[in-house]
This record gives sequence, C-alpha cells and structure tokens, in this order.
Amino acid sequence: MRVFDFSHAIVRQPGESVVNGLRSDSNAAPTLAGVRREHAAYTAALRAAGLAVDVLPPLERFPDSVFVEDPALAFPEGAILLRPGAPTRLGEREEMRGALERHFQQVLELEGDEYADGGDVLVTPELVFIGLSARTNRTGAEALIAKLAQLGRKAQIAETPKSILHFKTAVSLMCEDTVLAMQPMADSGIFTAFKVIVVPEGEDAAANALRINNTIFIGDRFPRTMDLLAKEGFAVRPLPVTEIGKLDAGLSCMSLRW
Ligand code: CIR
Repeated sequence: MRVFDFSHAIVRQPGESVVNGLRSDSNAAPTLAGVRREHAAYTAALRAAGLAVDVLPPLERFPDSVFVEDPALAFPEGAILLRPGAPTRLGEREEMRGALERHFQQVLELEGDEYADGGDVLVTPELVFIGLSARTNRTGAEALIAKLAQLGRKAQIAETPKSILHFKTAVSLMCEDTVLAMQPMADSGIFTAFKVIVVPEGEDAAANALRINNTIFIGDRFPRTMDLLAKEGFAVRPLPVTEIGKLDAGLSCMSLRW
C-alpha cells in the first residue's frame, strides 16, 4: 500500500470559537461562515475520494481543534497521541483519544515534556521526517522516533526553515519520489533523494497540498501551482482555503488519515 493510499479519515467540525484560533499578526480573523464552508467542502472531497470519514463534534474550548492533524498521528498499524506545542492546543489530544481507540488497538502516546505537532510530521515511503519547530521540540521528536519504530516506521529529525509554522507548511508528498516545496525547503538539502517541485513565487502557501489516493488536493488560490502539477501528470483538484489560510492552516491540517 502506498503511503498516500487512505481508506479512513477523522475530521472535527469547527466551533464558533474557530475565529479566535491562533494566527500570525499579519492575518485578519477568518469568518465563521467561511471556515464552515471550507470545512464542508473538504469533508465532501474526502468522501468523494472514497474515504470513510468520522466527523467529530465541535469543541468550543479549543478554537484550533478543527485542525485534527496536530494532536495525533494515524497509520494502518496504530495511532500516536501527540502533545501539541501551543499551550492553548495541548488539551486537544485527550479529545482525540476516544475517536482513536474506536479504530485502533494500539494507541501510543507522548508524555512529560515531549512536544510534537502532527503538522511537523511528513510521512514518505522509506522515512518519516519530523521537523523541529516552535511546536515540536527535540525531546518530542526523539520520543516520536521511538514510537514510530514501534509501528514499524523509520524516522529522522529535520529542521523546519525559520519563520515557517510547521514542517508541512513548506512541503508535501506528491508521489513516492516527489515533493512539492517552498524554495527554502527545496534549498535545505533535506530532500536530495526526492524530485522537488518548487511552488511558484507568490504561491508559497500552496506547498501544503494533500495527496489522497490518486488525487492531489490543492488550495484554489494557487492556479500556477495547479498548472505546474498538472503538467507533471498529476490529477489535481482545487479546494477553497482562503479562510483557513488566515489561521495559518492548509489542507493537510484538517484531517487525520490512514
Ligand atoms: C495553529 O496555529 O496551530 C493553527 N492556527 C493552525 C494549525 C495548522 N496545522 C497544520 O499545519 N498542521
């Protein structure tokens, strides 16, 4: 099975508090209606791609809890409860436990001062990259390497380029041997074993794209990246990301997939 072949996903509906989610100073707050619309389109797209999708209820106490990718990791072999590095998000992990235990016999977990966000974890066929960031510390990354080994995955620590929120903000897997990346990630030397497609200037946020089975989902604000990928032979499908983009989020963040 390919690492981007999925049959299941978990998403969480945005609560009204989502408009108060964490965001860079330069961004305006998103509208609730807009986030709901984008989330609904995303969930429908996952279903259209053939995935069985669990939709969890909104959590008003956790404005960013719609971004279920960050508090956990899921693989066909088992799941891992992480410890998100933003203090306002740490409690999200316990809210994922029940949903994971319904699907997985094996649910491993980070502990103590181990911090890691799922947004910093890029799964590729041979290797899982764990990006150090403001959310993922070395203690967390090292603990995660051990947990991933228990699930049969080899992992390696990498640096997230400066001023990038998450590792996967800047890079996504397009197929077994190709990634889509922002220029600083392409220049980092991390992906020398891969073909790297660099997002065109002005479309940096397109680098958080999402391959699911044979489709690449990409933000509809990035026409030049779409053209580039189509020319490379990928089946590309645009999804709206304007409002979630204001919360520094992209397409991978809104689901856990396995
Ligand atoms: C945060 O700052 O945590 C949220 N506003 C955005 C999380 C995006 N998640 C991701 O890229 N995996």
